[in-house]
Amino acid sequence: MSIIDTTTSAVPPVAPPAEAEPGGGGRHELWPAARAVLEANWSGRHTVPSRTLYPHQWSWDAAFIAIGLARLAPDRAWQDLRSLFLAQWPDGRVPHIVFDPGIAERDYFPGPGFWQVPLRRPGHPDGTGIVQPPAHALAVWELYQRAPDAVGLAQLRWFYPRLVAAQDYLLGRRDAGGGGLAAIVHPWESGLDNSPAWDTALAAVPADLTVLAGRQRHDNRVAAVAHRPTDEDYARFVALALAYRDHDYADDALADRHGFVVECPTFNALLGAAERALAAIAGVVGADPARHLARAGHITRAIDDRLWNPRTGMYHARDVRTGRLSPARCVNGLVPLILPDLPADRVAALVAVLGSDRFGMSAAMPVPSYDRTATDFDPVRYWRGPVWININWLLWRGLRAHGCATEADRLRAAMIDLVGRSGYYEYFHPVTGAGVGAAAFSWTAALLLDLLADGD
Ligand code: 9WN
Repeated sequence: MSIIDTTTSAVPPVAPPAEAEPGGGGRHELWPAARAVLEANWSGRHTVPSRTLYPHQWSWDAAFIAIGLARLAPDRAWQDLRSLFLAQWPDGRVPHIVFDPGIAERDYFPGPGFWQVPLRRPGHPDGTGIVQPPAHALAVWELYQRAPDAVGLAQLRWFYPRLVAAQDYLLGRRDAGGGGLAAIVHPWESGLDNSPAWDTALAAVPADLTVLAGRQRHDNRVAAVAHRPTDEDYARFVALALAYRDHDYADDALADRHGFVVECPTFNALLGAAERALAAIAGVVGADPARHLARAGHITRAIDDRLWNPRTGMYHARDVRTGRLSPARCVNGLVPLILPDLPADRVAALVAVLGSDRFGMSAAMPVPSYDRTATDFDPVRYWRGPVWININWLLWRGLRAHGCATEADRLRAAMIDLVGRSGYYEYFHPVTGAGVGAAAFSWTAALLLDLLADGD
């Protein structure tokens, strides 16, 4: 199967988002503001996560944004996702950022000059050489289900081989542990960048601040220093990216030579969910769903065999280099709930942890990113405590998939209430609910649209 189809223009020009149909979520007061966020963040080719902090296109953001745009402007949703896949590498990897050539290097660090990715496909946009969680097949299937017409079918046909290539890359070259899961080679690949889930694995990476010399962080100029990763974290992030880059983004012998090789429960849960979505897509485009269903089953079993901790009753990140599970109880260990074939006892255990003091899912507040009772729980620092809407949206879907309707409804109401009180922020203080990070953040707006529309 070849993914070297350089078609870029099969999609008609895209109309701006319209009003929702009467009777849809559009009646809700939050709807127009969400639409305005997505409109303001549309670059003409894709939606940026935030005009100030993230002025390019991000990979898993694009999936969540498309799920929300599907409720407003399906053409734009398809175009947004296609623009990401135009930067797909010939080996199947989908870059974690696709760079907008109109944005100056100084407006995001690390930009294209840092990554120095060889121009892989002439005429196509440049991206990084690392990936993010594979949420795209899920988004493509959601989009098609919202409008299962001829346009949707043409889109499914365009995406199917590309999504398969992305999965083949992750399940092939990234199975560094040999156990049937994909390993990430950088915390940025997790999407939960400085989660405590990476602390033990990262401790082996020297925090050499000299790698930041001559390099200027952009995030700390537009966001509060106390909310962002520390310079020590950034030194490790930069060193790992340089090490991977300097091996020409190769994936051979990762566990022997690379400083960070980790199996993340959320990344792999999305990998499994992607195979399920691909099975559904295969059924429509005339391909074989069986292969995808078999892979989905293997992934669920591998997550359970390799990442389950019976003592904590949840999943944990596994350091492939040492074989050890991270001791931290992080929200990424609860997201496997999205897998419909998760064993019933595991579901019950995860729901119990979600309802416990550690994660305190309640009508008042969605789920934080880290154990509230941990001594290093930090309510404002990036992924070390705050509430994120994309993770809560996944948990909501997971609860529904397992028939936990009461908990799912409560979580949906808590998300809507939180955003209603505080606005479309990147993340939220898990005690006060105050907005933190970038305002006018795209996936918060997009997923709110999906939550609102779902309730009507
Ligand atoms: C690095 C864009 C991205 C999200 C990630 C989030 C953050 C970037 C950064 O922003 O990461 O990729 O600069 O901190 O952690 O989940 O995709 O919204």
